[in-house]
Amino acid sequence: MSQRWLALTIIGLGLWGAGKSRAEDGYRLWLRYAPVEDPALREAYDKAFSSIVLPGDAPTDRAALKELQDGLKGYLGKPVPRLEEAQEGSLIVGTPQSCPLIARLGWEKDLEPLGEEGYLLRSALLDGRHVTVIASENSLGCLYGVFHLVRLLGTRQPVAGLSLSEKPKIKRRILDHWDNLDGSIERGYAGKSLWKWDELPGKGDERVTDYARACASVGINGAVLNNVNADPLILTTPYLPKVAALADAFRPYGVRVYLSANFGAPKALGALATADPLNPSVAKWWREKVNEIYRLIPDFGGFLVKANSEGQPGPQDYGRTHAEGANMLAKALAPHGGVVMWRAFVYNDSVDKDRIKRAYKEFTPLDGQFDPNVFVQVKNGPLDFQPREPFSPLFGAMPKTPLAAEWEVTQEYLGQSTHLVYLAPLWREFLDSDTYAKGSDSTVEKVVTGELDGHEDSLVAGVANTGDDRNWCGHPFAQANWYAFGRLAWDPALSAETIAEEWARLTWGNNPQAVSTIVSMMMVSREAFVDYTCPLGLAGVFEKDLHYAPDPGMVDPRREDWSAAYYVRADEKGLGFDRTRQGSDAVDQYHAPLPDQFNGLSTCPEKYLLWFHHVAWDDKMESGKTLWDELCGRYSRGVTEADQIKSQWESLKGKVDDERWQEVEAKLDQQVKDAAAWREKCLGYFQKFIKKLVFSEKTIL
Ligand code: GCW
Repeated sequence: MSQRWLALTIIGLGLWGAGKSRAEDGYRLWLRYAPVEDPALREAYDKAFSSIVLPGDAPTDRAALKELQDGLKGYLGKPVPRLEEAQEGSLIVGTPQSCPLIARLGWEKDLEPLGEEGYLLRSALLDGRHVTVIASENSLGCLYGVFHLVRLLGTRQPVAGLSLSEKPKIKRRILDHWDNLDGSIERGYAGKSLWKWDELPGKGDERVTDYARACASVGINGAVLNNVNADPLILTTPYLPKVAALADAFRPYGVRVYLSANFGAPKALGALATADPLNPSVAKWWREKVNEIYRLIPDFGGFLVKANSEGQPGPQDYGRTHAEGANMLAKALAPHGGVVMWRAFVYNDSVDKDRIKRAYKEFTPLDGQFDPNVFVQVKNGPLDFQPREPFSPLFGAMPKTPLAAEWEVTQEYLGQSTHLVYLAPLWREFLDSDTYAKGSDSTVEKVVTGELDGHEDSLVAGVANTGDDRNWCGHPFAQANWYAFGRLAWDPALSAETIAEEWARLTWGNNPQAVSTIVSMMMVSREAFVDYTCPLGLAGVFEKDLHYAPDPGMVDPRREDWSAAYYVRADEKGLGFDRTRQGSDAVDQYHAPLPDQFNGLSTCPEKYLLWFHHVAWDDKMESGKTLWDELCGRYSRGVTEADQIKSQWESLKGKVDDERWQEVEAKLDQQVKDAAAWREKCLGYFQKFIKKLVFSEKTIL
């Protein structure tokens, strides 16, 4: 070895030893367990957690133990021993059944209301010794408590005098994977599917375990494995053992498996001549299929169904209703405790001329007709995961039916894995919206948690953004959306900013400048994206099929309501879709006072203006500017914001690891270029409709 190489190797090894050159390829997500920088804090943690007492030995207990051991070793730089008896500084984890020390504390009354997933995380004095206790009624609650504790340490919080009690506010917190059996992912931007169907069952896959672990760390407790555009083959005997193998791998982490079911399966698989839900042989076929699934997967969660939507088969093919279809499946699942998630993403053009009104018109008359184990699963907005939409009026309009909220974690319409867009503010806006279903303060959040209408079961689903890319999500910042989905599903009252800060600390380190810069970049990113693609309530502006860039003049020959021009409605007079009482009257699908508010040009919130109104080019906006000038200003603001996000990132060079810094920098470079190009494309298109142009923004075109 030459002298130079020797020197470099020594330096390299030295850095490795100091933990600095550890590859930061994003694989470890927010579970990096990086050494505590501050010696005083490290000492405090060291004292507080000198040993682990975790007597349980179920697979979930072992997962919790491993997480604690890995976490503490990472933070403290040395292994923490597992003991049988508590000492000063022990961390005691378990249920009153698995752990006699916890039984002695007599906390049963406090634990009971927290249920199987809830936990207490408390500092306590036991026989004169200071200890920390994570207690739950169930191992899964303990695992969630462990993830809470490692999150506290990862964000460098004090750990003296802990007195926390947690339980999820939503029961089912599910990732919907739009993964196809050939390994491709519909709307996936991070590689191929994590499920390697050819290799399953049999070969254990560390990646699959790490997926479940990451899900559990943010409280996600279910996964629909396959695309809602479902291949019926998933329900066949060659595939079900593969599904069972994944369920086995997920189980220690409390992630239950669900499947998307093709409603036409009995027919498509050649078993029967029909899939009519009222035909007894069809019901029998599903019952037997469900029994077969539960023999292999006793804790199977249930079916997600996209029926009579975008060409998928459904009960309407046989003159039956959505409720008749859903209930037939629900009856097969009920004896096993399974549920049906019946999607309301339907837009049959014979129902109404305005696409966004159709789901409401089809589903509200069915309220009260669904079996108790059916959720109607509704996208947050009435159109389709746009950068901004008002909430779907179905929330608050079906009080007798538990409504599941569906969010898109994958950024189909929000820059995919190229643009940095943090989605928690979008979901927060949705949850905070008031439906006025039972007077004011009938928020969407209360509808979804079940609180408003007294539903026991509740569900939020996120269309996953994971794939087999090394960093899981394509863009290092897209990981934040997976993280935020889980955190908000667990506690839909959390603020977007709190979640951003947690994620930033855990993912990028605790350098204060880095943390505050990253949080501020994230918090502005969604509004910036709205500005440079579809400000003032524009929607549906995206290019055909790909949905990456806006193309507001796009006309899709296949369907009018797949055309951007159908939504944007630019003409010589102005811009926007008239959904007032003079127009499609979509405003009246909401509860008072929203219809009047949305209907009035001056009372409609500006962020939804062009969603509800066709506005004249020279109408005055809140700023006093004309619509045209306001639009120019908004698009330009978006470009400036994208640019600022990039400059902020550049100020962090050397403050975060170089490997991921470079990767983000390259993506931001593209984002800034796209933002400018998109402003030109959109304004250029609108401009064609305006006869007399007065430019007050010099930067434009
Ligand atoms: O947003 C649209 C997507 C489709 C998707 C569909 C749906 C799975 O472009 O790719 O299909 O929504 O939600 O069913």
